[in-house]
Amino acid sequence: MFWHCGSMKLDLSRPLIMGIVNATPDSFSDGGAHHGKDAAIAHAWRLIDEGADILDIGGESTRPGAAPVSVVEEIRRVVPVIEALRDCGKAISVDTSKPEVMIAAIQAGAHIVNDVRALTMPGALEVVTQSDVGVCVMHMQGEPQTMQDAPCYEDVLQEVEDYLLDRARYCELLGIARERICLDYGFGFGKTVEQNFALLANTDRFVRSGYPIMVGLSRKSSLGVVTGRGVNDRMIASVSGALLAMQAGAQIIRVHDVAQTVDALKIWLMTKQQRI
Ligand code: 9MG
Repeated sequence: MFWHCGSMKLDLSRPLIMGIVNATPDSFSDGGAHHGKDAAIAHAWRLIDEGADILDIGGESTRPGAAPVSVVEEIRRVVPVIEALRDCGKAISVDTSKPEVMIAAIQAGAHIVNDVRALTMPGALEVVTQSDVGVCVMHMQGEPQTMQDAPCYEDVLQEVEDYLLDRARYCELLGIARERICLDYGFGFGKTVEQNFALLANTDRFVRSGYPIMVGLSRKSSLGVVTGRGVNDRMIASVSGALLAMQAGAQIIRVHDVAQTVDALKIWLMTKQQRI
């Protein structure tokens, strides 16, 4: 299976590791340590050295309560980083929901749009349709500011699955080829701890949709609730969750701790008689 992302065709015969590059001053899990163009670029190169297959560059935090960022500021944060990395040999993803940012990022060299709002902002679907980039369509209930206030589902698995499949079909109807679409159940986005782990436990159900599945649980608060650990002390919990997602068939794992997740991937691959 391949994920078609502009000039890149990503081979999904093994899970790919997407490294998180925050170009934000308020990122929830690194305290904005990578804010600033040069710091973000240096961090991205470190993630490449550690084995990242994809870099996900974001200029606006999606953590609950994070301050909104204007279009101009978001472009100012992400575009120079993408331009500096466009020839790094790895796929470049832009983490945004804003169509204007998508356009600027694609022009700067991004191969993937990673949208936690599943291309629902006016104009976003059209931007992706008119390009050839890959897209990650994620499920979220509510908006980042308030999504954890009162998540409400009758059947979280069914509702998230229905939403993602409807959205994927709509994207296809408007002209985004199926091979360009990846789905993500949105661990931590408008779900309780129990609902997040029900989704993780049923990752294989989403994999059976036939679309590539991305899972992102790195350092998220549900891991903190279960382990009692602070945000900077959740690496083992994150790698454990990543391994469970891989074992269930997820093809893209979005992480902060690339080196440690690659170690887990290497061990997992040995059980499939594969090496990287
Ligand atoms: C931007 N972002 C934060 N968490 C995420 C997740 O779980 N999945 C995707 N696709 N993007 C995310």
